[in-house]
Amino acid sequence: MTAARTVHFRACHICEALCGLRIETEGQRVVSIRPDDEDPFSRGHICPKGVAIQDIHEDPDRLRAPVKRTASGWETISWDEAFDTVVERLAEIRERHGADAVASYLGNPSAHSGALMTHPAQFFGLLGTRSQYTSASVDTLPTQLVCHLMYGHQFYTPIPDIDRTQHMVIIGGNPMASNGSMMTVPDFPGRAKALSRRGKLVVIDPRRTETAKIADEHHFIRPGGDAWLLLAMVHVLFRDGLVRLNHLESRVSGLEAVREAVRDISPVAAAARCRVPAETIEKIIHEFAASPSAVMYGRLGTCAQDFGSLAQWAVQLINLLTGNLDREGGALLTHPAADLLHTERAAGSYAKRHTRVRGLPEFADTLPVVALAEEILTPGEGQVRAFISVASNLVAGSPDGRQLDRAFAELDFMVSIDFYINETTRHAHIILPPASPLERSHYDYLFLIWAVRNTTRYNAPVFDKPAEARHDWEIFNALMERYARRMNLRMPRLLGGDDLPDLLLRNGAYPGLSIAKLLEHPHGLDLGPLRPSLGERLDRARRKLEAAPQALLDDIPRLLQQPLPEPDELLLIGRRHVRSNNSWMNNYHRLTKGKSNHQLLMNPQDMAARSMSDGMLAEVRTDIGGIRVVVKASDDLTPGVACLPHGWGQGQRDGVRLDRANTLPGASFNDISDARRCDGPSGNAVLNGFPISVSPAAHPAESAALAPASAD
Ligand SMILES: Nc1nc2c(c(=O)[nH]1)N[C@H]1C(S)=C(S)[C@@H](COP(=O)(O)OP(=O)(O)OC[C@H]3O[C@@H](n4cnc5c(=O)[nH]c(N)nc54)[C@H](O)[C@@H]3O)O[C@H]1N2
Ligand SMILES: Nc1nc2c(c(=O)[nH]1)N[C@H]1C(S)=C(S)[C@@H](COP(=O)(O)OP(=O)(O)OC[C@H]3O[C@@H](n4cnc5c(=O)[nH]c(N)nc54)[C@H](O)[C@@H]3O)O[C@H]1N2
Ligand code: SF4
Ligand SMILES: [Mo]
Repeated sequence: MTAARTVHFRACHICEALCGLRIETEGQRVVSIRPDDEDPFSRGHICPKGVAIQDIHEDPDRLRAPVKRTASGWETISWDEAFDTVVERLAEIRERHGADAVASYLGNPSAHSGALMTHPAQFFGLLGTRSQYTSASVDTLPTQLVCHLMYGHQFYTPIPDIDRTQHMVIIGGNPMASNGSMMTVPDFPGRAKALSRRGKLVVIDPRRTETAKIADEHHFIRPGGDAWLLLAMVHVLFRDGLVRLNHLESRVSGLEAVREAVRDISPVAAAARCRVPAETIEKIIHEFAASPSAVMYGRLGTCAQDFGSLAQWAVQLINLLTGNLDREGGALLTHPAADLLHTERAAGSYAKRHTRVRGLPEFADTLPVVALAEEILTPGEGQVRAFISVASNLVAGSPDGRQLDRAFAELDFMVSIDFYINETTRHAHIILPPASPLERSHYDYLFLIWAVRNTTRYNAPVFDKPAEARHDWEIFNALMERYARRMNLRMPRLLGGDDLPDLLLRNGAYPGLSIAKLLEHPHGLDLGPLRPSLGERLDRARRKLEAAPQALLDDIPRLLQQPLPEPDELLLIGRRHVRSNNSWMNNYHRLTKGKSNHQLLMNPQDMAARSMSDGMLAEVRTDIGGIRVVVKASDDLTPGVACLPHGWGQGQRDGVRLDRANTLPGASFNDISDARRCDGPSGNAVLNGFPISVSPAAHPAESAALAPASAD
């Protein structure tokens, strides 16, 4: 007898687009995953990763029970033993070395799981540690800092009104591959096409990306040149009398300081640094200012670089000064149904304290991850001795992976909450694996506040979890309960996985909503287009919009002192591919078969100058080390720029238990990115725009034999 087939609807939790999936199951088996055509937000769009959720669910390498590392290998243990050991080790280290000796890191999938947005923070609070790190510091930190300083809230991050704008400039983002970020925009291709028909899409990127190719206009920029380019545009707005503040006029302070700060950043001065001709800079900003509505959107390429905060500041300024902030067709804040993040408590804080070794500033009670390895490796009061990694793979995802490898090996204790043994979790003493994502319910707090429309959606689990499995939230509750007992602390209030979203929905701005109500709308509920509100929010907070935060002004001299480009420089940038997601999608056959995408792309001229040709193995070096990767010629890059994806090279490290990923070619980008380099104001990692040297790794004939076989 075969089990009945059931159809489930669910938002995809892999990337920020939140596409609607239609998942057909039979008993405990996934039969198919297809787009949900009835999802009003994603309108039938998905990508191959949505379908690969089946592979995560079925992957034999996915841990289903806690494991302990022993001299003879990994040993499966009971949950009781696992929890007791973790709590005892953390308690001992805390008692001996103080609370800050226990550090934690929350990785990217935390943002895609309601429970991981709440429960880990509660646990770290109970531990009393201030050594908290998150993947925001390899990613969004500059934007959050700038919004905190300008608007008073780290999550007042204005979202492009892509469906109504007449003109959009995308700088340092590639939504055709990433499907959008800090802009939840399912079906970006469809929305971009509609925008092109209505107006104009302009892309500024060092590579002619997939997004550049569908845009109306693409301009190459020298990596790291964004702050110069964008602040020169601000200069033009003042110089040519184009500043229009509209309804924000009476609410802005610091305008004169901005004008003063950009006085010397003329298009001509900027052109020498960003390699965009002065006339092009003038043209882009004049068109932008003249459009009936326009929005500037800067993403990872403008954040994870030397001047991330200044570039993000300029993005906000351009929207503000052209009257496009907080207006339809410009950049607006959302009105989320379950408002966890727009609260006063989540507003953020800055530089209340600094890291012990390098003095990098705190932001929103977290520290920049570029400081983590040195905090573990440098002896002295406050040295980190224990580490809790949650849904993260720092060795692959953070600068100087080899240093992190060394640091993790030195720890007295490490626990990972993760379902894979990867480059990072292989250092753990204990791994606590949560249940499969399809076995948990799903509510997005974060990406619904970054969405291009107000929408809400709750989905029940597709499968019941096996009796012995634990959800992420159950793992954290068990740890909190035992830790509170062990340390004689007041027992924290332990919430179920759905308690908080339900409470927030019931008390939110949309009467009648609750989880029960949302269950009647499995395709999600559209709550309307974005609408202006920043003005009112500022008034309510009795504050002005600070156009010229001191911490950003203080970074201008560093920008002005930036040396002019070396004529023969070769700068490295990153790249995402639609079949990847950071480091953790390489174990699935359907995403890694066919044409491979791990190569270093270089302009043919740069390759010829180094006597290199397609398919050769190259040695790529920076001050901190080298990696060997296959090179591939690309006309999509200008001479002087090379491009490599991150998240590869599982097979180059011992002990990684990812059977398929281990067989794939490629090396880890972050073995050559330097943790000593960071954005000034925020301490965000620099993952783009640093110099490399590239040379043949071997004699050409030998190289062909050495190059790992790639599928294309
Ligand atoms: N060179 C370079 N480096 C980069 C970037 C770049 O552009 N260039 N991008 C950076 C960015 S933007 C980011 S966000 C980071 C991401 O980097 P990280 O956050 O460090 O890691 P990921 O590669 O996303 O790995 C996610 C881990 O979470 C686990 N996981 C998945 N789902 C769950 C779950 O539901 N619960 C739990 N407990 N675990 C789960 C997976 O098994 C995997 O081990 O990488 C950064 N690194
Ligand atoms: N398929 C896929 N989708 C993903 C992910 C993934 O790994 N794979 N990761 C998810 C995550 S965690 C994030 S944060 C988002 C990121 O979302 P995006 O920001 O859209 O992602 P990227 O593709 O890294 O785009 C960065 C762009 O910046 C360009 N760039 C590099 N350096 C510079 C520079 O100095 N100046 C300018 N102007 N541009 C520069 C790069 O060429 C690239 O096109 O994607 C998410 N979606
Ligand atoms: S675009 Fe993102 S949300 Fe949509 S199916 Fe792909 S991974 Fe999932
Ligand atoms: Mo990210």
